Amino acid sequence: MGVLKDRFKAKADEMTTEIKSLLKEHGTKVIGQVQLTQIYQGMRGITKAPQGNEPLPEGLFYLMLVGELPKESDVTHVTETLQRRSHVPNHVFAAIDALPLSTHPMTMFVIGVMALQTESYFAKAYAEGINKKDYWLPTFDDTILLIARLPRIAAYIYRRKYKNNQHINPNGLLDWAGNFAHMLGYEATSFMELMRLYMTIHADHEGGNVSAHTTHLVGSALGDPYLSYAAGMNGLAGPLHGLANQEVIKWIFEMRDELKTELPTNEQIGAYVKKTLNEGKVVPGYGHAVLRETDPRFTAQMEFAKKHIPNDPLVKTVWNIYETVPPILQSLGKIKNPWPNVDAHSGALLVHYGMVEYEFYTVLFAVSRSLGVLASLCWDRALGLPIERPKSVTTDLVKKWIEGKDEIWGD
Ligand code: AMX
Repeated sequence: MGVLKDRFKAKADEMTTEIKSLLKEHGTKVIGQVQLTQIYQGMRGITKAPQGNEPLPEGLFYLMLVGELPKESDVTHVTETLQRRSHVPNHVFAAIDALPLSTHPMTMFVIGVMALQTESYFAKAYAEGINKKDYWLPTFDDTILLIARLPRIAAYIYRRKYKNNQHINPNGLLDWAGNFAHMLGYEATSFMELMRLYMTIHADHEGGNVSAHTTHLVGSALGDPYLSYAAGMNGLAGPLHGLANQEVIKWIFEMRDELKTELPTNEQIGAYVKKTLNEGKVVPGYGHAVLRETDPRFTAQMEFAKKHIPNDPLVKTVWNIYETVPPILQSLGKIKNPWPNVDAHSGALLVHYGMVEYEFYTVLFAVSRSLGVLASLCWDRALGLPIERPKSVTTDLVKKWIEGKDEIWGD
């Protein structure tokens, strides 16, 4: 773990100095104005940040920790670091086994992560009275261990729920995503390539999405990485966020069943979309809180499909939906982003390779997202970020403020 840890520490020290001087010089600079509508619309738009063949997610993890593109040897170092720490204690499997088989895989997953919290270095170090300047160290160690162990927990859930409890031991020679594919029971090189791409593109987006923000929020109270990540993944399990990947495939399967065809025409898709909207439901896989164009992660998956499986009927349906949905959503006049997001494409690729159990898809997303949210948590601790506490007011207070009778935004 040494090299990655040393480079992270050096980068964090550099960043701490930079932020201190930034705050000293510009600490009172006003960033923007907050309007009442933003408060009632989920706090969006308040600050804007500038913005084999498949990549190894370990490289992305290195980049997120160290801030520099890794050399091949750096990626190998991360892979080996994770391989050596992937052992999961038995009580975690026992906790999962205690749940009925009908339990949603995301519930099993979060319970597995919580059972693993017994291993937290941060929780132990805090209980023993660690100095706050050292918080980052056990956070970093927890992060590495947790990321190393998540594929094993996820694969265990998959094999328990869908493959008669027939488990597959890790292959210590494979990279993090390749080994995950192997433990899930998919040995084809193409599926391993898909997992590498999948684990890379679902890892991080920006800090404001529900799973990243929740992990940060819970971590801000000095919850250890297990508590913080599990909280974030409960957020990911919501249908407007990560669960959308299962919702997309479920919606397509229901459409095919209703229309009694494997390849619906664009006209049929259009009519089904309008029916969905008329029933007061969202079209899953479309729209985004911050993106205003086709999600590049959708495009990356489309490119993968064009290369490997261009004639798959489900993939073709995803592309036909892409042609059909945006103009319909645009015509409603209220949807800010009519374009597909990451979840619109992922399920079709998984189904092609035989992973048809769509309730499991969000667990794949969760394993990948650990890279982004936990790298961020390391940064939170290294920079000594404070507890998060937005001001909370009642509508009565807002009304008084409008009438000029109350100063609610004071402190
Ligand atoms: N289908 C139907 N209606 C939609 C819609 C969609 N795909 N996307 C947005 N809308 C509706 C909203 O529900 C809202 O309706 P309302 O005014 O009646 O409440 C209106 O359009 C305006 O919404 P918005 O400002 O464009 O979007 P948002 O920031 O409030 O929500 C999101 C963003 C992603 C939750 C929304 O687009 C949505 O529900 N999409 C479908 C679910 C989905 O694919 N989620 C996955 C997102 C990616 C991810 O996190 N993994």
